[in-house]
Amino acid sequence: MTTVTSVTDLYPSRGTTEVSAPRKDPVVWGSPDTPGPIPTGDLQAFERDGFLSMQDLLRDDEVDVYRRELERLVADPAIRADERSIVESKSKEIRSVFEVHRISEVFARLVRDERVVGRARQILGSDVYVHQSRINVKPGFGASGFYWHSDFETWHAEDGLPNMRTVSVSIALTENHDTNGGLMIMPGSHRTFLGCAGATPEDNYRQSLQMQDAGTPSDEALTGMASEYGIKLFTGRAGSATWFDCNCMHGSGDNITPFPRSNVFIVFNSVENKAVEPFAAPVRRPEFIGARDFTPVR
Ligand SMILES: O=C(O)CCC(=O)C(=O)O
Ligand SMILES: [Fe+2]
Repeated sequence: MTTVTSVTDLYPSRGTTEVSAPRKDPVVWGSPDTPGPIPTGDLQAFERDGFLSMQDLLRDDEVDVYRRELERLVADPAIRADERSIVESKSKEIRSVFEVHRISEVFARLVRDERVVGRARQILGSDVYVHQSRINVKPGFGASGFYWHSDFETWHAEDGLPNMRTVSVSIALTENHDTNGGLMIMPGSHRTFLGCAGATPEDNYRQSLQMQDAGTPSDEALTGMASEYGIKLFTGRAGSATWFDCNCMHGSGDNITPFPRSNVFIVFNSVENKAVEPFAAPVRRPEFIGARDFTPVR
């Protein structure tokens, strides 16, 4: 006999109408005196705003190593042919490479770096595993942006993450100017869950990785949120980083400058929040997008 454990859907989405509901989970799961690299004041700011940015996560010599690795990956024909690479629809240049921590030992080391994983553990209050990793290359001269979304809405609906116990870090490997398609977040938006309207098509991920459709907030909702919370743009030197909660409303514009905006994104999920079946999609997404290997990062 098989036992099916059902997990309550705390955050309904992809129904007939868009619905807004208060967050039901903590933002910082560790106790205030859990030791870790984040000072208490910064942890409180993360809880309030949903993000934390730092100018100096990596030194210049470290940035060189990671940027060279990114350039090597993007230039490798085998990587380009790999299903984990997503190309820009117009220019056919590489837009994202998923699962970089498995493709590359150099990025695997970055994930294990205590300055990185230690902060994730501190926020999530447990051991963590990588739900997703990717480089978003955003080459100059027209790379397209990422439309407004909450990552959690997708990870819950399509990957089956039950609770908001997931955190991302975006590490700049080129300078993020105020002009080259930097990350924008609505501060405080992580405290409201916006369930999106519209059923999820079977192979939604193929389309959504180039341009998001299902899981997209309405103009009215975005107007309301932006008026209430404002919009913050993250800039910083190569080596700077932004930590952000899984339910932040965020996105980024196109990059029409000549200067690439290339960042590595690592998504840590708590081992106490392992993926179950999707809450609002007919099938699971591939594992290179939503991991099913829950081995903690050590
Ligand atoms: O690269 C960006 O600017 C945003 C990317 C993003 O939101 C995502 O990968 O989920
Ligand atoms: Fe995102």
